[in-house]
Amino acid sequence: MSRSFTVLPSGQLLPFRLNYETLRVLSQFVTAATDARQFPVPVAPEVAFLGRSNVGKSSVINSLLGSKVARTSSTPGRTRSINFYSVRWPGRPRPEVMFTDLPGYGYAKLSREISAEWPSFIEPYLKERSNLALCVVLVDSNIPPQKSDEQLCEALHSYGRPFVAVATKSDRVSGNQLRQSLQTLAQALGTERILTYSARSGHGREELWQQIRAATDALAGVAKAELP
Ligand SMILES: Nc1nc2c(ncn2[C@@H]2O[C@H](COP(=O)(O)OP(=O)(O)OP(=O)(O)O)[C@@H](O)[C@H]2O)c(=O)[nH]1
Ligand SMILES: [Mg+2]
Repeated sequence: MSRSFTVLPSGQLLPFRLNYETLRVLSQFVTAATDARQFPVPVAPEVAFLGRSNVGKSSVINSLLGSKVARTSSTPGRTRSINFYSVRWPGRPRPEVMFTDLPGYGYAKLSREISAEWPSFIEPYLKERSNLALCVVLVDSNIPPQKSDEQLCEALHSYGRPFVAVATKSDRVSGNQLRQSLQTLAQALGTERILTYSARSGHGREELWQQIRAATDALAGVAKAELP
């Protein structure tokens, strides 16, 4: 049994104990940015998906959205721009959330290019984007902690950005091995809790959606409170 949301006529979302697979959101590609000047005007709280090349960022986005809106590939380095996707609930005119799929880092062949790109648009996005509500840091549940992941988490801390760590491809690791791996990863990333996710089976979808909703609702609440 898992949870879903019901949209009230007022537009308020209520969590219900329903089959989570029935949650339907409408998603759309908005734009791809390779420069800070190309970022779209903020319209809704944003959730950024970050992690090494090939960790499964685009796959997790597709799994959460129940669509194939983000391109995935077995070749590392598929996503080279910040890709913005709007997420709308049925019956609502405007996007509630935006998902952003970021270029992966840490893959040897690409690392030089990526480190050149980082200051030009990735860092400004993570540091300055006013509507960035949550960063989802993805690590592979089958790969030991990497320096680059630790550096990312340190950078997010220094920018004051909240993040949630997610171990991907959990279908590839079983039982004890997964528990051990989660403990090591959480410790290296300096976080108490790490979620697991399998884009293949949908495992972890409900829990990650809950984290996303909590963060985006909190930011939307702040924005409303600041209105004159
Ligand atoms: N078994 C399994 N494979 C997965 C899962 N998620 C992603 N993959 C595979 O991992 C590969 C990379 O997935 P992507 O979603 O393209 O990874 P990415 O992080 O977006 O990669 P870049 O855009 O290159 O940085 C693909 O071959 C996916 O099919 C999962 O949960 N389980
Ligand atoms: Mg990708």
